[in-house]
Amino acid sequence: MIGPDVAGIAERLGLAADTATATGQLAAETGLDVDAAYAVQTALLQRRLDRGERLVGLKMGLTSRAKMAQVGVDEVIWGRLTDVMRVPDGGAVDVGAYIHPRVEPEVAFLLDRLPEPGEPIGDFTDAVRAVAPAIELIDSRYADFVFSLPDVIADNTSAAAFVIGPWSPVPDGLENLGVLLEVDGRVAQVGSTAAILGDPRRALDEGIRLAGRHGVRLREGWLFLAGAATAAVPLRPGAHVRAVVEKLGTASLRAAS
Ligand code: OOG
Ligand code: MG
Repeated sequence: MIGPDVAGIAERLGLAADTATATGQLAAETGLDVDAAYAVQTALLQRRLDRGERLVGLKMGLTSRAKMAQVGVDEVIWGRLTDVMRVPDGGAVDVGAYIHPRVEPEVAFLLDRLPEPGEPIGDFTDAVRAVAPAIELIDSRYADFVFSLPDVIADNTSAAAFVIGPWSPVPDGLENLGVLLEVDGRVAQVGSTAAILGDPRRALDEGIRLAGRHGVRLREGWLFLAGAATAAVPLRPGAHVRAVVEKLGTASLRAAS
């Protein structure tokens, strides 16, 4: 049986991102399953590497109920981050470069040495050098931000840009820190890091396990986004966005009009 056209689907999604033009969902029409969807994601990453971008880490998606409910997909997923997606803390993004950008508050890890595949992580502080508040800017390439599980995986889990706030040493507990997302000084979302799989440290175990299934090993020095603690909110031109995580501090970005 001939499988889905992985290269063709990656090109369609890559062009949608490059031109900030939504495309229709494609998994049902092309017979894309989860494994083939990760193959599309790898082809999309290769497309970025071919134009000089560098892989700098991984992101988790749908690690909280709030996110699963918002998009109607209830499986944990993972995607790739490149250097070009990183926006300096306090920096500006051009909303016109995106289709329908949304922002969400996250916790980032800076990875240290990880165990060999199959070995347990052991102590979290051996695997993670530092933690930081973060903002992820997601921008589904699908019309109306509507997709199935294979669709969103193929679309690199809607990854578009991210901001990492100041790094701190790993605090004693990460599992119950208050999280706020503010837009123009007003609280837009309130949550807790407990929303992230009960404890954001679990997101790393899941990342190692799920990426490992597709032959991807996390590396020392990589960034890791544990997934949003709250639902995402639309990013409007001119908005000033802050994510505040108790004990960790603040990450911010501005949307240039
Ligand atoms: C999928 C990406 C989810 C998260 O943090 O849960 C994600 C989406 O919501 O479009 O990045
Ligand atoms: Mg996210």
